Amino acid sequence: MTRPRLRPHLLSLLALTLAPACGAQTTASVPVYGYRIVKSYPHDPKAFTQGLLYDAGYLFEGTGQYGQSQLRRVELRSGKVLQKRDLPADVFGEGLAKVSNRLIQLSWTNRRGFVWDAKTFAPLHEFTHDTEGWGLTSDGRRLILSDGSDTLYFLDPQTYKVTGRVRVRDGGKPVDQLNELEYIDGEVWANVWQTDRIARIDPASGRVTAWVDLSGLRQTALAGVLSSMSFDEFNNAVLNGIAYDPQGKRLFVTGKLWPRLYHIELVKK
Ligand SMILES: [Ca+2]
Repeated sequence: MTRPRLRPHLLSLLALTLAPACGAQTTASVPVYGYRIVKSYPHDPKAFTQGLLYDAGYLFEGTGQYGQSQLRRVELRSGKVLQKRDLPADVFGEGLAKVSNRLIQLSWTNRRGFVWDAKTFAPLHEFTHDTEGWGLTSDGRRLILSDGSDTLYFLDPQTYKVTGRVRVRDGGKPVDQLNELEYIDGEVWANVWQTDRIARIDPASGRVTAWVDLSGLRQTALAGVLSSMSFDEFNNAVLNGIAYDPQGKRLFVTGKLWPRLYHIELVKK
């Protein structure tokens, strides 16, 4: 069966009307950063990216969708999948974090957490998370989980139990739809679902300390594949993936179904 394709004359209009940030309000007192693309890398355009991290020279990626969810080790330079593990077909994979030699992967409404050996991808054990699973990262002593609300949950990395939570506010206003996460230099960075924005959050108070505005990056990433995407694929293909290389101080971002992954630098607006 052929799926409806985007008609070419609608493409530019859609790119203009659907891509801008919606919902991530900012306050005047919080700085907003723009970005500069340092380098562009290939990314599997079939990867429904739900979790992304960088460790010891590799990207680790968790993908979603029922029947397609995987854990992957990815070569940065080529985007080639070097190692993979399928999740059960009835599981929708979500956020991914690494703690010592374990990779911890959430699932969406299944609420099953999967723990893998980071080297072999062998299953170590499973746990249950209390809320939906969206994003996951680690500050080195705790796991930090998002569930699409305005709350970040802190979990013990041994027991996977919730030990604390904080509500995210920008000038007193709730910031919800928090999705993929990355812990960077004492802050939690969260991309806000269906927007081009990343919130930089003080994990102690939940206060948004800055915004990163990635307007235009989605259009750049999808420019070459728009005509082959279905309408659903286009709507799903939003920013969702932040990874940080602390040694090289490199910041990587990508999105669901994006054929590119970008090393970016922040630029003061
Ligand atoms: Ca991440």
